[in-house]
Amino acid sequence: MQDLFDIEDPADGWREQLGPGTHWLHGFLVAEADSVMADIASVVAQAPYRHLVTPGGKTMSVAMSNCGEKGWVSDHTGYRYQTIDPLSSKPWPAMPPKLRLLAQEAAQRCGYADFAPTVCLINHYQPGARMGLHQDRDEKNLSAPIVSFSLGLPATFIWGGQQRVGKTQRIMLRHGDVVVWGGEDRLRFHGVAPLKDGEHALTGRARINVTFRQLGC
Ligand code: MD3
Ligand code: FE
Repeated sequence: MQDLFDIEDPADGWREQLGPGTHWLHGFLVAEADSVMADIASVVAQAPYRHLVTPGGKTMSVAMSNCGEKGWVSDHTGYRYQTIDPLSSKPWPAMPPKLRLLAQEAAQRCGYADFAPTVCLINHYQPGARMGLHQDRDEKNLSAPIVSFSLGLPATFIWGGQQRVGKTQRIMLRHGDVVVWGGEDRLRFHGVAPLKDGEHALTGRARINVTFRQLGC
């Protein structure tokens, strides 16, 4: 029972270690949320949120956009990172420097001093939107962590093991939380339960999750 919610350093903005390579920085972004939202708005003005279709032909309930060198896309041919936004046929917007710096600061606090994110996926959840259990394995550099920002409505994050089947843990990710996922935990299965309806002052009836990744190659 001690494996979850071990507080390492209560003075350090509520940092909890969830697993061997995973750290949860509670409220890390709260003071920066307006600026983070402004950066997201500028990205989304150039590369609007869209609902991608899975290789299996299902439309995802989460709407997505990207910034940085490449963007994560899905269509009937598969999942991949690509330099061109298929909607605009132009490169993705650049990663806003302030966003990138915040992600690096969070990673550094969790022991990942060399984290240099090259891409950033922005997920937009409306009430009912969910993300099924999956692994993130489209990145070549699996030694780099993934840094995730949560904004707006809270969501139940589901954290599994190294296999699809087996026991899962549930944690509530709230506005301003940052989680750094790396090391042994990098390939754990995870997902997000259907978003509960609500209203948030900054995002309205929505949750936004931003993930920063270092593709490597
Ligand atoms: C755990 N996004 O974009 S972020 C995704 O809230 C994704 O939108 C979720 O899963 C969201 O791929 C969760 C947290 C996250 C990201 C990557 C992970 C958790 C992870 C990789 C390994 C283990
Ligand atoms: Fe994921």
